[in-house]
Amino acid sequence: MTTTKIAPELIADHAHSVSARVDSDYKHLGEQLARRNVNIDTLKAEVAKFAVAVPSWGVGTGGTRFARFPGKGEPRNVFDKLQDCGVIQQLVRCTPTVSPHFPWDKVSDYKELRQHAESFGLGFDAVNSNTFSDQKDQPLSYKFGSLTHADAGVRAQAVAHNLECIEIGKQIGSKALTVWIGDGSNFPGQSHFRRQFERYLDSNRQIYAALPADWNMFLEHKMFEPAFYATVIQDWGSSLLAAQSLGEKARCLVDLGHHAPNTNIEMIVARLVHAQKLAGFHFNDSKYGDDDLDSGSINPFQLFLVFNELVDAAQSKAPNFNPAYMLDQSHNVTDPIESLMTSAVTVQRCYAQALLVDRTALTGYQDSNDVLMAAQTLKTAFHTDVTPLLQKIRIEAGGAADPVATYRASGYRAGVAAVRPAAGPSSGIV
Ligand SMILES: [Mn+2]
Repeated sequence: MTTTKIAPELIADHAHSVSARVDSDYKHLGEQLARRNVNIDTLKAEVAKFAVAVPSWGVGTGGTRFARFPGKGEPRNVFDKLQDCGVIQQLVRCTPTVSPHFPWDKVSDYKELRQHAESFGLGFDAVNSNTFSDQKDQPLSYKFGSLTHADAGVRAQAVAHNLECIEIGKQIGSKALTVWIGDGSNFPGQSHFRRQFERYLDSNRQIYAALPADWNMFLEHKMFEPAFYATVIQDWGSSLLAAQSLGEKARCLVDLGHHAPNTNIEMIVARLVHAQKLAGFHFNDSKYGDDDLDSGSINPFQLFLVFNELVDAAQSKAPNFNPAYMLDQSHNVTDPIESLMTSAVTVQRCYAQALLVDRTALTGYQDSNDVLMAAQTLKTAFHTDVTPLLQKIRIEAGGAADPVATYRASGYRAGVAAVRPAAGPSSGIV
């Protein structure tokens, strides 16, 4: 049985109060799309299948390296986090899985954790390991690296942690391990580039060997931070080399914030699709670096162009194409639940808009070098306001027409603030 945290009557009342308007807008959009030979009901069925995972760490308030300003009613543990994720799913209906991070989300009974998630209608997505920070009582430090550390003992400890993550993942129904390491160097000469990369491969071979047959390993690259001179897996090239060297189950995960500003990420996506090595995404947005801002809040067109490549790959039946979608954001100044709901809907919106690209016309313009019309074909899809379509999908699934308004009307945050003690001010990234 699914436990509901927002009263279903409240959601239904809100949906009812706007249903006539939504129906009218949906009908009007349907007429517009029909003129473009798109059947809105067929489109609706396709978009309704879209899902994006929520990171367990995303429902807590984030911070910067300068400070963290805690919010009210922050989750105290993974059980609270799952409850917040349950609310997100209850209202948006496109976030049915949660991606946990260990050891942050460690518990003594994983059967209980799985049942707790199921009680909110949630399952688990990829498990994430953490060898980028030291834990209490950890024998060896990751200050100078983990999977690539010069010392074999530290590498063995980091490998063992990843193996433990796989074991936990098996118990909670995960099918993938995401590995991101902060290993790198802050000064020229600090590390030997080639030996460090070889140590990365050697450690990951041991982790890869422990993957169950139906699992994948997602390698996440990032240009810099915490290492400020060189990072071992700094770009998709290093990630692809590693994935190709490790084997079929190793793939490259694209976090939108892990590139230099102005990088053509959609083209990287196309290359990884070609190499049959695209693992999936960590969605967020950025202006300068790994800002972890809400998806589509800075550059929604880029997000659309990424989905344009994904829809093209799916429709042209690119081999071994099955990307995993997840949000990976840090919410420093907003209510994390509101940001995650808005972001999930934004990602879903870009998927719907990408489905609207007239690909036959686009191919014709590309092949005849009609540059302007090719660009306009993408813009026509991007400019289509699919809001009524998304509202209709949510209402039909029992979700909220307006997730943020319904969430605010429910008083959920005040309710959890009353039972979850306030966290004190703290410093640093969480
Ligand atoms: Mn990420």
